[in-house]
Amino acid sequence: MKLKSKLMTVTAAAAILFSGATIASAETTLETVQARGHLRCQVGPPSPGFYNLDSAGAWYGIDVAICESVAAAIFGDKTKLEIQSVSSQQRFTALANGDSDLLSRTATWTMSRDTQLGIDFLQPNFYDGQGFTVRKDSGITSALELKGAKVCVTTGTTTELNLTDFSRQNDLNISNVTFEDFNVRDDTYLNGGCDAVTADKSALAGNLANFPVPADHLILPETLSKEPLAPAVRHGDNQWADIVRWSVYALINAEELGITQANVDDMRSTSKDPNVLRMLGAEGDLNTGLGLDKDWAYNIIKAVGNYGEIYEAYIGGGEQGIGINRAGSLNALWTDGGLMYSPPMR
Ligand SMILES: N[C@@H](CCC(=O)N[C@@H](CS)C(=O)NCC(=O)O)C(=O)O
Repeated sequence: MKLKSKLMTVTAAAAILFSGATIASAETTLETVQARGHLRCQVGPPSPGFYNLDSAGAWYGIDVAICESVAAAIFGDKTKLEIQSVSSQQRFTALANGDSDLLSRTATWTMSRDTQLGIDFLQPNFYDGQGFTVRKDSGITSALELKGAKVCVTTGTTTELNLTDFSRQNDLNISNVTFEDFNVRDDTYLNGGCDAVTADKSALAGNLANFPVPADHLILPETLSKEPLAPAVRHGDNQWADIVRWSVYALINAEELGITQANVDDMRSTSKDPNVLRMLGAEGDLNTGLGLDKDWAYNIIKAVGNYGEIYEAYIGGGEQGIGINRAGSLNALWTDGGLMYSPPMR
């Protein structure tokens, strides 16, 4: 009896402890981030255009700009940010287990990732597709000529799976030569270890520009896949997902409304457009559901500019850009025939 009651006491104590733990973990992601004082945002190993390091060791790129946007929305300060650089293999686990608050790193939104890994993908910030780079002197001009080829590819990616599918669909008998590190992958290709290298086309373009003699190589015309690259959050905290989703929408909507980093103050004080005034918090209460200040979207645009400005700076022709033309692509605004479209902010 005595033992039994002791056991019960232990069980009761454990139950109390456990419920304490439950209360602590019931804190929302926003509360956790606010209490910590900064956002933990996951990118990948330095890669042109999306998340790269400048000579002073600071991160920049279109995916980094998403991290900065969310930090600005929450804190009014884009520098309240810890950038975490995680490999393709580890990325989703690091988000699902709580090491990162947000993942923003050229991750393709797929059904299995969205439904089986305890994470949720949000509005894509770049629509990509997979391609191949080959040496010009190989004489290859189409992906369908890669019969029996050795192709260098990063492991743990959609790229690897699509390559296998492409080979099967077209009876090409391609050998996948896999790497954890895309720099080693590219070095192997450059040293003749593979006939081709495959990755998302934007990555191919960014990497090609850094090859010793870019003109010796060619990106083949075929696009193998749909790669909607999107930020992702842990499954189960809808308000947190809303914060990230609407931060991306704010970037897109600002471009549509003509709000830029340079004119955002003017627009907030002098615009006659109710859409502008609502988005920038001069009118209405759009912020309340997010649990953020009225200035949340103003702070984003003030800190990083609108979607078009970010694209130009890092993916387009800007000084830190990788020269990928936006006009006519899926990444144009919907008003220009692209897929960048924000639901109404009202
Ligand atoms: N979009 C693909 C590829 C993801 C990806 O980020 N691959 C990285 C690994 S960190 C990479 O190698 N990027 C640069 C490159 O392929 O050149 C996916 O989500 O699986």
